[in-house]
Order: sequence, then structure tokens, then C-alpha cells
Amino acid sequence: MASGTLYTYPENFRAYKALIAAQYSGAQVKIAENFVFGETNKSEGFLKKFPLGKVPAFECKDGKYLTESNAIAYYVANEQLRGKTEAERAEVIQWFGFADSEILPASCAWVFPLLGIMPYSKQLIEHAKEDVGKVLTALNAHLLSKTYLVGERITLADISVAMTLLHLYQYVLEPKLRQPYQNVNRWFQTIVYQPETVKVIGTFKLADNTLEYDPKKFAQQQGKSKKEREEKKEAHKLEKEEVTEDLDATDVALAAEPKTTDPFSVLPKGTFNMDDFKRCYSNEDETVSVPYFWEKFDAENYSIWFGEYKYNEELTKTFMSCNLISGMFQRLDKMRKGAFASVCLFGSDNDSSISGVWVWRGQDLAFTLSPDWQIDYDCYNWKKLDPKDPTAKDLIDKYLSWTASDSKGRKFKEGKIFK
Ligand SMILES: N[C@@H](CCC(=O)N[C@@H](CS)C(=O)NCC(=O)O)C(=O)O
Repeated sequence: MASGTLYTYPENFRAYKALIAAQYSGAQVKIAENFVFGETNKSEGFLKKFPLGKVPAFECKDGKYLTESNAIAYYVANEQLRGKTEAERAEVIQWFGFADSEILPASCAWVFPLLGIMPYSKQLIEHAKEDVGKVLTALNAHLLSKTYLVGERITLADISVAMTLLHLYQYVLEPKLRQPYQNVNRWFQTIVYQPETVKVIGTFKLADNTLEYDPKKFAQQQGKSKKEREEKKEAHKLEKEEVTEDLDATDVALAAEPKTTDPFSVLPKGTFNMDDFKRCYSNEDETVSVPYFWEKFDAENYSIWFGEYKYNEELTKTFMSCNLISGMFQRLDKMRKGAFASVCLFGSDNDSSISGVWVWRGQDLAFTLSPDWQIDYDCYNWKKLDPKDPTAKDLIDKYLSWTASDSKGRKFKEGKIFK
């Protein structure tokens, strides 16, 4: 019988597959103690055994090393779980592929931004929801007349597909969203409430509500990993002073990180001094700073844009909308050098809109200059404003002095300046 050590961090849905399979087969799977994700799996010793540094990873008692969660699950499973015939085994492999290629990318694209571990893009989430819908529809049809995915008993196909659906059922598929997929719901619950599964994942709770996007979460996660990177760099510096040759793979990668260049640097600087204008705008009343803007503005090398949030009807509490604006500013931090914006929230709770006037170096949408700047911009409709057009000029003045109202006549509520 298979036995060995499984390297993983806690609550890893990929590792669950092997752990559940082991509950059925009786394989002795020990979870590696003191495993620290991002450290243990990047250490020299680990990379010697598992060169990609990914988990789950399995060290078999007989000295073999295995990666890929499906392969590990297969290794520790029994005949029933693997499939009893060649055809069943082929079907199990088919469902492995379905889980990894069809479910997982869509699930990650929907759930991870809501957990703050991936940048948020409304468009990508909408796309992911559609993909999840397609996958669940196909599964629902398959399960119409079947209790399990392959044959008449539970197999690795059920375990692997259910574990890959775990985040969707946990975080986003609230009752209304899962209602059309009754066969999948019934089958999913059959799998997650098997005693062997419960021993590994605990008592699973289906989502009551869809997790809501919180722009702060992503910023916090980013901040956290930035802090961790900086701490690591600092530790590395100290270590280097003491032991020069003892570099680990992560340190080497960090040291090799390219120095960031300013994406605006490829464009002519022109005569408009953004810093001077920002200083004037911060220190002077708008009766001074707005005329100053027009006096200094260099229309040949800079452009002015109107950005209008596309999903105003979904805005609820105004403080949350303000967080949305601040979050976008934070994510565009590196753009500050060559850009300025006044973004305003109009209206009141459950009846509001966001729009703003942006100025940046260059004549095209600045966000296209760097992939790092493309997280939020597709949530806005962008219109280039002609500084010579009196209507556009009036609009710009009003946004700079926070005296605008929105296209539906909603009053100015709060403004935020990107500078
Ligand atoms: N196809 C692999 C994917 C493994 C994987 O991507 N693991 C992630 C954590 S869930 C990891 O270890 N990432 C670390 C890294 O990429 O450095 C499997 O199913 O096991």
C-alpha cells in the first residue's frame, strides 16, 4: 500500500484530492510538518526533489517523488477510485482534464479577485461567470441520470471535480446562482458529505451569499506581499553581509528583478510640468490653480480624458464607492508621475455615479502603456476631451473645482484627487 509524506499548505483543495483518496484506500499519507508555503517549497532541499517548487508534492516511502495533485491522488488511491476497467480509468483521466482545464481557470478568475488574491476586472469576472455557467450546464446534463461521474460508485473523477468546484460552492454560488444546477448540487453534496471527505475538509458549508468585491482586500494582499518581499530583501542584505555565497533561489530571483522604468518615459516630456501644477493645485484655491492649469497645459504632449464608471447602477453605499476610487488610485500608484485626475462621486446611497477628468502625458489611453495599469480601466468608458472645445473646457473646470453634477443631475458628493 502506498505511503509517504505530502507537502502542502493547509486547506489546499489540490492536496484534498490525495488526502480524501487516502481515506478510502487506507494509504498512509503523512502531512509534512513545519511546511511554510513560499519558503519550504523554495528551499534548495525541496527544489532538488521537486524542481518546480509547487505543492502538493509527495515523497513516497520507497524514495520516489511525485508532483501533480491528480497523479498523487491516483498513486494513493485504490482500484475502486481509479476505475475498474480501462474505459473507466480513461474516463477518470477525462474528468481530471475537465476539472483542471474547464473548471479551474473559470473558478479562479471569478473567486480569486473576490478573495483579493488576483486583480479585479469586472469584465473578466463576467466572462468567468459565463464559463462557469457553461461548465455547470454540461455537468448538470451528465448527472441527470447518474449518481456518480464514472460508473456506479465514487471514483477519483468525483473527488477531483468536486474539489475543483469547492471554492465556487464556498464563496460565490449562493442559492439563486446554483438553483439551475440541481443535479450538480445533489452530486456535489453527496461527495462533500461522504465521511471520508468530511474527515479531510470538515463539514462543508454552501455559500449563503456571493462574496462581494472589496477593493481594500486586494490592496491589503498586495501590500502584504510587497512587505514580505521587502522584508526578504532586507534579510537578504543582512545575510549577504555575513555569508556572501548562501543565496536561495528566491533571493536570486529578487536580486535579478528588473529595475522598474517609468512607462511614460517613452513619450516626450513637453512643457507641462505636472509636479508644478500638482503643487499649485494642492496649495492654492481653484480660482488660482484652474487658470494656472490652462496657462501651462501643453496640448501637444498631454491629453485630457473623461472616464465614466460603467456600472453605476450597481453602486450601493457611497463610502464603498469612494473605496472603489481610492483602490483604483492605489493600484495606479506608479502612474502618478505622469498623470493627474479629479474623480468625483455624485448622488447618495443606492443612487450614485462615479466619473472623473484625467490628464496624462501622451495622446492615447495611458493605461495601455503598462499591464500593471490595466486592472480597473475597463470598468470605465473613456472619452478624449478637446481642450479647445468650450463645452469640454467647462466640464474640465467643473471637475477640477468640484462644482460638477453628473449627466443625470445628481449632485457632487465627494471628490478624490490622483496626484
Ligand atoms: N497542476 C499542479 C498545480 C500545482 C500548483 O500550482 N500549486 C501552487 C499552489 S496551489 C503552488 O505550489 N505554487 C507555488 C509556485 O508556483 O511557486 C497540481 O495540480 O498539483
